[in-house]
Amino acid sequence: MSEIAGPAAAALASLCSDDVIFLQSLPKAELHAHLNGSIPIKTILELAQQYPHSSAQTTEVADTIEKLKSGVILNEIFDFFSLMPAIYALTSTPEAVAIVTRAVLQSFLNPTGDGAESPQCTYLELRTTPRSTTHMTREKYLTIVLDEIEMYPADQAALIVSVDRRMSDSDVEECISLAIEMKNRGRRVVGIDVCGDPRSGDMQTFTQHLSRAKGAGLGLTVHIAESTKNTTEDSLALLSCRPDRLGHATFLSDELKAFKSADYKPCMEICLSSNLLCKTVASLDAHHIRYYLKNDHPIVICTDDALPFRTSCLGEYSLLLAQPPLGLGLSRDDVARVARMGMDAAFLRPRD
Ligand code: 6MZ
Repeated sequence: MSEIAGPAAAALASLCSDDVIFLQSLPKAELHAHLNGSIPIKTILELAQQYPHSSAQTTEVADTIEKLKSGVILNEIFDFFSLMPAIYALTSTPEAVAIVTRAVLQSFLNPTGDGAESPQCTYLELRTTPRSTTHMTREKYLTIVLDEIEMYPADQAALIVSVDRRMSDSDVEECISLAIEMKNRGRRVVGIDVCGDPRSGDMQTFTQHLSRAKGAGLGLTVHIAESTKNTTEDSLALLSCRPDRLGHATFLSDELKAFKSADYKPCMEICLSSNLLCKTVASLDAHHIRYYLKNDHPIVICTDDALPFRTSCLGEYSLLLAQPPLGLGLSRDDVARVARMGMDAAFLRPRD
C-alpha cells in the first residue's frame, strides 16, 4: 500500500484492527481519481531520475518533486494546479503514460502485484484528460491508457475522459468525439468529466458537447462549485446537462442543493482529504458530506489525487469511521451503506 499521511493517516491510525479489517473487506468503488494526480510516489521519483537535466523544465520538475516528497502544502486550491506542469513534463511520452497508468491501476487494484495485499477498491473508474504532446496525439494517449485499463476485467476498471475547463471549444469537441468513437468501437470508455482550474472556462460553451456525450450513452460527471470563484451561472450551466454525478459541489448554494427531485438525484463525489488540504473546507465538522448524509442523498467516497494528498481509499473510509475530531464517527452500518451507494453510482454498473 502506498504511504499515506495527513488527515486520512491520522484517522486510520486511530482505528482498531477489527475496524481496519472491516473497511478493507467492504466492496468499494473509486469513482473520482485523476490519473496524473494518482501516480504512486515511487513511480514519479523513478521518472524524475530519468528526466534530462538539460530540459527547460528541469528546475520546475526538481522543485515539484521536492514538494511531493516532503508533503505538499497548499494555501488555496489554485496552488494545486501549479503542480501539474512538472508532472506532465514527466509523463509526456507514450512509454511514460503506459508506465504511470499501469502503476496507478496496480496501486488501486493489485497493490503488491501478486494479489497478496488487499486492493484499495473493488472497482475503479479512472479519469484522465487526453493530452497531445510532441510525442503523441490525444487518440494515441487514450489508446495507451485504455490498453492498460483493459488488462483488468470489465467489472474492475474503466475510463472516464476528462475535458479541462481551460480547453478551447475545438479541443473539447475533439475529446468528446474521441470518447464517443472509442466507446462505439467497444473500448472501455464509460463517461465524461469536466475538471480543471475552477476559475477558468465558460461552461455555457461546454454544454452542447456534454449533451452530445450523454446522448451517445456516456455517463456524465462534472466538477462543480469547487471554489467560491464558481458563480451560480457556472453551476446552472453544468446542471442544465443533468450530470449523473457531481464532483466536490462544495459551494453549491442552498437553493441549488435542492436540485434533488424524484427523477434527478445525482450522486455526489466526496473527496474529504482533498477538500481539507485544498482548504476549501475548514474541518470535517463543516464538510458538506454532513448535509448529504442527513438528507439521505447518494454519495461516493473518493481520493481525487492520491499523490499530492497522500491518501488512499482505506484512508478516506477511515475518515468516515474514526471518532471525531479525527473522523465523522459514522457507525459500521452507515459506512457500509455509503460504500454500497458508491457501487450503485458506477457508470459501468459493475454488478449488473
Ligand atoms: C479540478 C482537478 C482536480 O487528467 O492529467 N484535476 N480539477 N479540481 C481538482 N481538485 C483538486 N484534481 C485534478 O489528471 C490531472 C488533471 O486533473 C484535474 C486537473 O485538470 C489536472 O491537470 P489528468 O490525468
